[in-house]
Amino acid sequence: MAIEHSSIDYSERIPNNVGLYDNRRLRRALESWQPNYIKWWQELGPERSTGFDVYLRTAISVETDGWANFGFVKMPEYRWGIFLAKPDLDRKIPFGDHLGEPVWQDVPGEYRAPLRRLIVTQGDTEPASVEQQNHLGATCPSMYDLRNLFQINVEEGRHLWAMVYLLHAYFGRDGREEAELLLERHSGDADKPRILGAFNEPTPDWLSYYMFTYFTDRDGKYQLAALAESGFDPLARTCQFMLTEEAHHMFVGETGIMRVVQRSCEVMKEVHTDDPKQVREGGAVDLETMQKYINLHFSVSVDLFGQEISTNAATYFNSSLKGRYLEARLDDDHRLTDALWPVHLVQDGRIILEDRPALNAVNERLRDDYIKDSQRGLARWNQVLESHGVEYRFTIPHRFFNRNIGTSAGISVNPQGDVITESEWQSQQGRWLPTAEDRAFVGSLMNRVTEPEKIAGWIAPPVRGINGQPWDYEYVRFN
Ligand code: BYC
Repeated sequence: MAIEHSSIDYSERIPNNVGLYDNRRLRRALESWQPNYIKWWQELGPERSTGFDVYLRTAISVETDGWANFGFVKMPEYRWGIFLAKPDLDRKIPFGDHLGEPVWQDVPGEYRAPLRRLIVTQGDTEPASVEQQNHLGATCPSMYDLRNLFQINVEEGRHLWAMVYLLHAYFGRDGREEAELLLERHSGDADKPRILGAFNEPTPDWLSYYMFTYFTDRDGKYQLAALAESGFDPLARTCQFMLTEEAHHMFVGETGIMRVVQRSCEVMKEVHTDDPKQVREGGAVDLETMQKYINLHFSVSVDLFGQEISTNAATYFNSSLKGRYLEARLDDDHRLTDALWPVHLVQDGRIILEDRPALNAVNERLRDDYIKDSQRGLARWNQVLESHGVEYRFTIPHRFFNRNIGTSAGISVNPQGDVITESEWQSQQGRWLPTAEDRAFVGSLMNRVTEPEKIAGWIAPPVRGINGQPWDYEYVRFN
């Protein structure tokens, strides 16, 4: 096993803290994947951005202050690399059948297939999101936002590197093949789509983008946290470091939506009404449309947690491969031998909440944690409304609204959580989900603004800029 360090060696072709250059075979394998990655980035990464100098952060170590390094970088020259959190030499497996055993530094033969599947599924989402967002630079509302988009894109690219490293280092030929396939499936591709539903949905505009980074990146936080508990230590450690990158993505979503709400409130004041039509005429997004976007992105993201009752999830847990959120802090047997968990299910056309074996409900439990966390942003957005004396309040729809995965898939449920008829769904869905007309309106607001001191009229400027710079700093130099 390679010697691992907390500082990152940038003198090498692939920056890393995993002793990559002591392992000739692995280095060669990754160096031969690298040009394919760059080709993918150039074809499907951020459009027309190759010559830009972008004010980006690059990790210099995996210590807490390792993020302090900001500077202008051309994106294809960004130093994507392999960074694992520092090892804890005494770490014991925190859950499942192997509870209390020393963590594994290699893949146990019997868990090879499920572990590879988890790593591939995680890895597949990362380039997918870059593909989904690749055209957004053409309509950025400000240079600050453009920079944040690019920062997120390079970090998602690095998250792909993280999973590709695990595949190459621990899964032999199968792993190398899977790493190639990660560059061959594409978001929305009819023949070779990405694995999970939300990653084949388009992100057509910046309102969708903020919703995606708020709701879908938050799924990333919870899934990575569950994998960070894994008995397979290299996976746990890479996820721990990925989580430090994820926080900024959710910040972009939460504050992005907050700024849209802020601007809408200002326009409501200017036009002396909250009438959606007049708010739109005033050049802002009406609150009803925002609620529809919330409904859509929340429902697509809760699908990402899988079935309410899942034998896959039970197997992952029993095998000590994927745990629960903050597993070590939970006060139970960490094996879920006799435990129960209340689960929402659809039975005989009705939504019920019933106790089920907690082992089969691990996905649902993670979804519960996610839903609780998702509420926090809504509370902040509602505070903006309140501070402007606006009565409207955003809400999270029922977890069974608009679902394609789980017991409510294919069943019509309104945002309040009532099962309704298909014809009622058909006649009402335009009130709950963005219509073609709503999308066209939001699309009509999307105009590129890149002068340092300017911002699009439908969004307020951020309260502060990046790394202590003013918000209207020249974050991107177009050359
Ligand atoms: N779409 O027993 P079940 C992120 C499949 S986001 C399509 O419920 P399981 C990021 C499932 O694969 C985090 N298919 O499933 C965010 C299974 O298929 P098979 C990504 C779906 O396996 C923003 C079948 O249905 N990470 O990082 O317990 C930007 C039965 O499923 C979906 C992970 O997801 C779906 N939504 O749970 C960038 C972690 N849901 O086996 C990045 C790794 C389920 O019958 N993945 N299916 O063919 C996992 O832990 C699990 O695969 C899932 C599904 C939680 C996703």
